Amino acid sequence: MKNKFPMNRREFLYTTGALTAAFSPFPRLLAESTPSTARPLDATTLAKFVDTLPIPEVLKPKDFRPSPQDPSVKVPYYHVAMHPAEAKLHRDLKPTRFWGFNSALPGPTIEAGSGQGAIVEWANELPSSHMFSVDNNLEGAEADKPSVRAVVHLHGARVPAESDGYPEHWFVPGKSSVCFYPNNQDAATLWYHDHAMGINRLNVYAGLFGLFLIRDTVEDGLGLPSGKFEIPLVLCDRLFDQDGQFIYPVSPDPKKLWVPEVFGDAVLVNGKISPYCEVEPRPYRLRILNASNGRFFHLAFSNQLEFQQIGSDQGLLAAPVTMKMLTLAPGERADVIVDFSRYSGEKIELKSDHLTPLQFRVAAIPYAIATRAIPKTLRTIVRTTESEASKTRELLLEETVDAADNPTLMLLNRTRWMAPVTEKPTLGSTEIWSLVNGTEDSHPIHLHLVRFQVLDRQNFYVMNYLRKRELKFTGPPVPPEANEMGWKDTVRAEPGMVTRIIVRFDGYVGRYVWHCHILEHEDNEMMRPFDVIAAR
Ligand SMILES: [Cu+2]
Repeated sequence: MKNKFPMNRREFLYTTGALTAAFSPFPRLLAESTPSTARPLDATTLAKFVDTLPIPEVLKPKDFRPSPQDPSVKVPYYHVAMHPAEAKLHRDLKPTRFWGFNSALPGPTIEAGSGQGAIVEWANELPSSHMFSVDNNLEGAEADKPSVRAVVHLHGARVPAESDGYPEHWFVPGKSSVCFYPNNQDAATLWYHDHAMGINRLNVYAGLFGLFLIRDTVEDGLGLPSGKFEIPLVLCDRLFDQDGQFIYPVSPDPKKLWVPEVFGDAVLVNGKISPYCEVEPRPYRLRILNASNGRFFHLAFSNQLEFQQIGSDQGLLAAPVTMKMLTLAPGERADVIVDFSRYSGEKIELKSDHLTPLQFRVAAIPYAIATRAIPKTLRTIVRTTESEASKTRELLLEETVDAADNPTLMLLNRTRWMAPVTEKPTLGSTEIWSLVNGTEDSHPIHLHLVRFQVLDRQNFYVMNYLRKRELKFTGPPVPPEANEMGWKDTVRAEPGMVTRIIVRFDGYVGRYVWHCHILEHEDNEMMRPFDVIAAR
């Protein structure tokens, strides 16, 4: 499995130039529809490692208010506004206009203790017209809808449905939404981002995302690097014009602006293009999030430095996993320990394929800094057994194409968003979801509300399945990689494979969604509601 699918299919096609006219990154920018000033910038020509890595501010509560769960308990209340702003994202670029939570890119980090609830009021203070072109053909983004709408989802959180940020529960500028996050879950790296129906890809690309960290006593007891030795790395790729502004590409067809994926040639880390980070020769904890719309990162150090992954989407792994390369699909997170002890005075790049998102500059200190060793075991993770599942669902991932082989629609189970709900797990029940990927792309599939475990992946005879809906496997089941053996909320469903996950529907009854986290796919029907129903 390792490196078998190093990049998304169309990303590969862009890179090799095999896709030109139809889906080149800038087709319409070169045509009549965009201002002549919006000439694309070749971001690979920008000087690398000239800005220091910023660290997002940790948000302070505005107030303490009675918990909706138990009014005798007061919980922190945060007020976060989505606001247009501009910032210099690189030394040699003019300030870039973006939309940020509290005018920051990424937004401020919110921290909470496990079991300690928090109230966040998300205010929409965006302007009335969108910074990118809205495709009115997409479900939920029709011309009769306001072009600027937003709703916030806390990715990875187990929350009541009314606070989950259902895509249709968007609100317009001047309005706000109060969400309650119980945080009754293990320590984990969560993130909040916009989830508005039909324009999610545009809102997130504009900058609407930030980190939300849950901490607990298990994690505290491990003596992991903390304070300034714990560094969040929020990665996303973007395209720029020569004026330093974001470009969100559109298709050459002025009636259908949607493009199937977007890949930028600049990688922002915590809001700077390829910055550098000064570190000491000692271990660091890096909390990495892939906040890109479509790019998969394959992170490795330039000197082949080994690192240890200690956590995935939903928190700590059972034990550290030693790695040289980390794949992160959009929406996935990794908690990593990297030890710079032996690299005093060196410069080490963090690379991803042909990109160089970040450089670490290790201070020249000719002696070792005494630190605590990373424990050999981190957290007890009980593997869910298949016999616990009361139901198995076979769910097809499919894309439809036009005569020229351009994708037109991305579907889950051949069902559009508006069709009646078909997935209705019972609260507290366990199910196996077999994600049957009949496409040529890897799709990171995310389920709201729940955490799950990956059972296995297995190659199947795709044409046979698409024609007859009959599963014929063409290879043995492949177990998940070592760093996928913990709790996940986003799984890479690899092309031509059935990826099986086992899920216990704990938490709350109500309506949630599951979807592909390639945001272009999600916005074009690769998202479905599911209902958690009460046990009889
Ligand atoms: Cu997808």
